Amino acid sequence: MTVNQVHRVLCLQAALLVWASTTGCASDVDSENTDLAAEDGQIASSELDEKGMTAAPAAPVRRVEVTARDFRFTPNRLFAEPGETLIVSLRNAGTHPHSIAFELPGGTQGLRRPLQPGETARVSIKVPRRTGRFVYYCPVADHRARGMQGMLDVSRSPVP
Ligand SMILES: [Cu+2]
Repeated sequence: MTVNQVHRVLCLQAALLVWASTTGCASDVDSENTDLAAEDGQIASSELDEKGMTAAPAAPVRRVEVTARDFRFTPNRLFAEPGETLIVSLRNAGTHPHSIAFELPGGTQGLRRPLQPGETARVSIKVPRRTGRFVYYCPVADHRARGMQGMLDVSRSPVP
């Protein structure tokens, strides 16, 4: 490296330092302004995210579609992992009203009202935190006795 080259490098570094310090000051001011501007929206939503994460660190959502006919569910076997939220979309393809109810350790969960033929509705099920097999059935009239029931298989590694 010649003396001339060294001189140029030093000048360049000095220039960069000046540039960095001035832009550094400028960007401080900019970020303060941005924070103030975002105070209402972004900060509030990041607080919500934190609360959500502490309340449910690993509660993935699984979606399934179930068809109700006279008098069976398709499929009649569902799979989930412990602690998941299972969102069941139930379609009534039968000619009678149908519904769905899950018999779980914490109590029965399911649709609040039966679906008329042709109707579809979603219901969110809190899957038990322990593994096991749990029955779901149609709570309308004697439909369960006529075969409208299935099995929710809760295991650490569900098949499909
Ligand atoms: Cu039914």
